Amino acid sequence: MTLLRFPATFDARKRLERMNEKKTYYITTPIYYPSDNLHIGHTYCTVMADAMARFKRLQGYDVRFLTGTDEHGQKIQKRADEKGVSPQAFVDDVVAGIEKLWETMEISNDDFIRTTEERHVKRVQDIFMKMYEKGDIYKSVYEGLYCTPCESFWTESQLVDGKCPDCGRPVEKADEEAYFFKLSEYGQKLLDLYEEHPEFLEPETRRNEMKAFINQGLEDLCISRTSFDWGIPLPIDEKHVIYVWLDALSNYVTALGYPDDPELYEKYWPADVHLVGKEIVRFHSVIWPAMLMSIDEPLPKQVRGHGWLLIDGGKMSKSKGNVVDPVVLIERYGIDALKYFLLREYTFGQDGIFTNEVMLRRMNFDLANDLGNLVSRTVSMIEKYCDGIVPDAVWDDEFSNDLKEIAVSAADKVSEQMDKFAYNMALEEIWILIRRANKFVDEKEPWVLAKDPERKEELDACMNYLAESLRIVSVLIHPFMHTTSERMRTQLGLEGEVVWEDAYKFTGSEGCKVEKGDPLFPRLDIEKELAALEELKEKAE
Ligand code: ME8
Repeated sequence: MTLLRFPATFDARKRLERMNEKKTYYITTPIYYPSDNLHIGHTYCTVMADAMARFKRLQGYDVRFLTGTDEHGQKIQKRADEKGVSPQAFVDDVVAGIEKLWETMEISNDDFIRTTEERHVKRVQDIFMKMYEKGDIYKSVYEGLYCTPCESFWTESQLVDGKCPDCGRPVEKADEEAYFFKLSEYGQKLLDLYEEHPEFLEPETRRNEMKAFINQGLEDLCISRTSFDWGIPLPIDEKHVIYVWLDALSNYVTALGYPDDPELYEKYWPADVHLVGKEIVRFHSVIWPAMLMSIDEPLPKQVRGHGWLLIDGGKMSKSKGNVVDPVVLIERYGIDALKYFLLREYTFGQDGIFTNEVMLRRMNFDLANDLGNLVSRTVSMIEKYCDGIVPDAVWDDEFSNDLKEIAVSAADKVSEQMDKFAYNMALEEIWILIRRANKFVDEKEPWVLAKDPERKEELDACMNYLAESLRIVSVLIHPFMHTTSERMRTQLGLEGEVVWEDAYKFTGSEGCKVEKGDPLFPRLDIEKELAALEELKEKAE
């Protein structure tokens, strides 16, 4: 791998300063096509990236979290033509909705890049020129097949039943003068990359798929089009626009200012992880590293491919009329309930089926029953038995020791799972603690202890242990459900910022004044909700 060449202004003192700074973490989502409003499948990926960004921030990293929109290409141009508006007007409208969605969901991205922005356009042209000057680009004629929905080139032999192997839709013949990137020269280097850095592409099954793809023989990649003009003009030949994937992949570095304004780039590149859906792993683990090799820049540390949310056994798509609108769910159940469901229900890397019923059950059982109940009964008991002040007391028995042990060891277990992007298991570790605390109430029967003044010390300790467990839960759930965490902390009378290290100690809530609030999650009438969601769906169609 090539080392970064820092500009001349970079001196030893600056390097030293940087070494003393916080460790950085750069995470990205794919940039979404603004061809339609986003659905729950897109939300899933952004929610995962957001939770990881918040988790790393809480752990003390200097995080950069990027998302955005991929606005050029034939697909967008077609959609704009159908609507009778200019492509720019078309994307402006859809992108406004996407930005609003992330704002509504309180997604914590540090930047939002649109590929139609000047800062991006100019830098993509610079990247193209670097590849050109390297001798990696030549002019020829493209004769092949093109899938517009995927913006992908295919050869006859790659088709499945004559259709696009990725999405199963018909492909069109493309026959035009074009520029090509010498991708074929990078096959061995990519295989070496997977060999030397297996962590670059996880899990192993995805790596093996990519190896097999490369071993079939990589063809040079067509990187310009002339049959439409909604794209970035080639700096050397303005009749051509740059292939939309070359344009889109560059966003991960152009958003950091590469190549002309390298401050952020030097600080955050290479990315720690590109989070992407499984069907675009190929672009990120073949084309993108080859482009970076061509311009002699470092490669991202990791590409992580997640599975799809399926509905009625198939992928959601507007044309099939089977999309789930996240806005409807947020309005009815709140951001945190939706985020919890997405992160808890599905296993990273695997496809999962979305149904309203599974979602509502999770919300009821895990959120209203397990967590909501624990908070409300703990606060009520502290009010009733201890005048609302968390007592300072310890107790030594099997139940108390067990609860304490599970509580203080949860943070490491959550970290371990997050390192593997196992969001569902990270949440499960937190719920093991929540369920243990609920069981503790049943075991200790505080209402019995309260009847015996001689057992006041034990009762006090019981209240302290519950408050402490909840304090730890409020830290652990913060990256996944920050609003719920903050509401819990208000009810527990906890002040100050959430600090990750506080999840390792079993002290800190004594003396706090609890304050009963609204239930964190109201109990849902599942039958009624199912009917209401069905009705809303029919109305939307
Ligand atoms: O591919 N379940 O954009 P895109 C889970 N612009 N994930 C889903 C999904 C579902 N049902 N439907 C879509 C593009 N996604 C390019 C990316 S990046 C340089 C350019 C995910 O809007 C999908 O897997 O078609 C992909 O990762 C992402 O949404 C963007 O899809």
